[in-house]
Amino acid sequence: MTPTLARAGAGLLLALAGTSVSTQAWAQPKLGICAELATQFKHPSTRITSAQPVATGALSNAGAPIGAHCVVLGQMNERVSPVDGQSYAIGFEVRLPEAWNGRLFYQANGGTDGIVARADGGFVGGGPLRNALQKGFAVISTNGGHTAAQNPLFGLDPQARIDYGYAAPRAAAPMAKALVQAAYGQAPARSYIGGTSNGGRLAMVSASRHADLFDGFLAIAPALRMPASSVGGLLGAQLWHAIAPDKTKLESAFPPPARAVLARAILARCDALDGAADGIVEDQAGCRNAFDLARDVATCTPALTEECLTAAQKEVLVKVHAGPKNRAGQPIYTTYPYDPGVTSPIWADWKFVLSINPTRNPVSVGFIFSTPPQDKSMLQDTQRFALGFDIDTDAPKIFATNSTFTESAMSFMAPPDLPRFGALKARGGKMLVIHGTSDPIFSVDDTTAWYDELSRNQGGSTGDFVRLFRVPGMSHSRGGPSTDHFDAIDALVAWVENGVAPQRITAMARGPGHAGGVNAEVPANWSATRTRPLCPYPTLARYVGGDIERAESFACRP
Ligand SMILES: [Ca+2]
Repeated sequence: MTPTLARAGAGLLLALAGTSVSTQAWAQPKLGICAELATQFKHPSTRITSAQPVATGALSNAGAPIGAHCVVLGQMNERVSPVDGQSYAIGFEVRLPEAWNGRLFYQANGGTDGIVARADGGFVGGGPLRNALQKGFAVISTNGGHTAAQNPLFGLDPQARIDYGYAAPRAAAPMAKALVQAAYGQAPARSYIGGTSNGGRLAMVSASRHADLFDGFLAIAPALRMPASSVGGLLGAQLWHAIAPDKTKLESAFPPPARAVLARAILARCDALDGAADGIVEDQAGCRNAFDLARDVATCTPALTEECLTAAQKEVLVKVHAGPKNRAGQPIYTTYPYDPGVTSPIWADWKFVLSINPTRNPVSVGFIFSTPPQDKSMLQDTQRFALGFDIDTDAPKIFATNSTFTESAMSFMAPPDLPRFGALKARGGKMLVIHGTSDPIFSVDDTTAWYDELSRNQGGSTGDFVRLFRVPGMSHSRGGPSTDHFDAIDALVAWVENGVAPQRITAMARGPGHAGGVNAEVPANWSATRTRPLCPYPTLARYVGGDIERAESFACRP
């Protein structure tokens, strides 16, 4: 417990919370009970399975000990599905720190969920060195309403789909607030939800559907329209498969040396547009005009085999960057920008592995996002499903409903009020969205187009409640030749509680020696600790003079 910090936090919270919070209570937020919670805490449709103290240092994060806390495990909404006969529940854990800061953090998890990830509010890879639990938040994590063993066939149960899509926080957040009340004798003064990828999606969905449950929303690399982007992954896999010399390895269609050729060509045209030839392309709009694949990348011939791409590679690149379209030419998803982060192994993983392997895009599309879902027998050959997926007859199933599945995947996965976020605005909530420009699956073009539409609808007040920060070169969630290490939690808290909207967020490269894990993709000619400002869209980090390795040498400008 750090009394000084606790008192400072208490004053801050008091100022915002008004008269509904007692001075005495805020001055001493102490964890009153732990093991007793297993028997004493009662909440509707909730069964606590254990409550145990955890000593300081028993867990750590980025080499630093996590302080003493209480971990509470349980299950909510236990039920047997009338559709598939399986037993489902929202499994959860809540970690309650002794040195509590008066806040709750709902940790929205990634992928297809199914695991109660450690409730520490950490953002792997590019996240802050101190996770939310170390910062003093009480943290809840859930499995989204199904177990790992039920992945991906939970998609055969309509309620499990909806719990995963949006409903879990509606059940679990009020329970967590009540548990906090029971443990500390007072409810959280402020509540936050944040996550990366699917967790970023859930944060955005919550800002649309559950604006009443949270004060601040943090969405990193949001899987904004996941059913559509997953369909795009399958169609991309088909394109790469068609030209892959090794049909068992899609990456053979566009191996690392070829990707490096493309990255060099993009940098040659676009790097200096922001004022600094520094290996970072800030000016995406400028690059869209400046870079022309047909013109700027030579086509290989028998006489030209270096610094070129084959005609077949260039043809597929055009289609992949244009995004998936049906045979009538209508887009199913959106475009992807040309970005030097195409060199990233994460880029390759999403384009060449996860779009075709048995655990990701094929099964997500087939079982979770399609109505009706595929027969279980599809699990026997997911590659056949991916390569045989038909854009005109199969893709419409992500928009479909029937008498069993009364909500379509696009309905239960995407924020319903995407163009306006009216409830968030009315409630006075704040949302930070952060997205890498080289994300190979959830395109930054999608979040950028969404923010443009939001700005058209909300006008000059848009930046008062939603801000989008782009991370040049960052791949999905992290990595790529980028400055991908930043603390968005502190920025969001300052915005929600002090009214200080983030003007810029300082990000750092994770070069050799970085305590949060080294990003091997940081170029050797960068400072290992290069910093850059992440800028609120539509501004860019433009070089204004000084040390090119330091954020202070850049200003956020249009
Ligand atoms: Ca640059």
